[in-house]
Amino acid sequence: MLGSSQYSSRRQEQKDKMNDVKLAVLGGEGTGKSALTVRFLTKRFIGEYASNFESIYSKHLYLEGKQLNLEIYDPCSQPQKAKFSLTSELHWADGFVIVYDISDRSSFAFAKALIYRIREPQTSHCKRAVESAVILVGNKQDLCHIREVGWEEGQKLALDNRCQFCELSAAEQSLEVEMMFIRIIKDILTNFKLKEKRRPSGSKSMAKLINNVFGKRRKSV
Ligand SMILES: Nc1nc2c(ncn2[C@@H]2O[C@H](COP(=O)(O)OP(=O)(O)OP(=O)(O)O)[C@@H](O)[C@H]2O)c(=O)[nH]1
Ligand SMILES: [Mg+2]
Repeated sequence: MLGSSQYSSRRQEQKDKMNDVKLAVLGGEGTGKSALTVRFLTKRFIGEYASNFESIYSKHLYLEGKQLNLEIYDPCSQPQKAKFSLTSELHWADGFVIVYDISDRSSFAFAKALIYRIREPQTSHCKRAVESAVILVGNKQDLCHIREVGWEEGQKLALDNRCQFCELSAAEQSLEVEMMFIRIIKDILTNFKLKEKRRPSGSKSMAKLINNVFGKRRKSV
């Protein structure tokens, strides 16, 4: 059984965890994962991005009255990697930005497979009491004259799989990219709160009991 000090340090640990937000940006090769990430972090679009190494970027963010430690995982293209055995990413991340290129149908198929993988029952229940937050992003909207994937298709895939959806252009839209990241981060924070609520009520009442007993004793000393 936990002592009151152990209990409160565990509560603190949990609170700290709630301020750590881990986001993975996944999608087919060349869809603009790095461009979106760099746009969000620096507000710039530099055109060419190294794709031979994976990166985890950190950013401090103040949102909904909280100081957040955001980590963004931007993978490198690894065609040899078993396409959907993303086990470590799936366990690591609290939320996902799934990117496809609206001018490349095969990237949409790839995004669909990723979403199915994330929503597989054994994936979504192994670590979580609540489904992961996911936003599907149709990037390169500036190339809509050579569009291969309709807006409605993206919207439907997202709706059918309980994901958010937007189309945008990392090349031309800084504010939209920022809003997209904020949207998914807010969803993750909502999930954290839900998880907190769904902790077994038995442990909550036990914690209350411990606090009452130890709290009262401390007062009387
Ligand atoms: N027209 C247009 N090009 C874009 C956009 N976003 C990215 N690109 C271009 O698409 C190419 C690939 O972008 P990256 O950001 O490297 O894509 P990635 O998904 O990180 O690629 P890998 O890491 O190789 O898988 C680059 O030439 C970018 O300049 C966009 O919104 N519009
Ligand atoms: Mg990249």
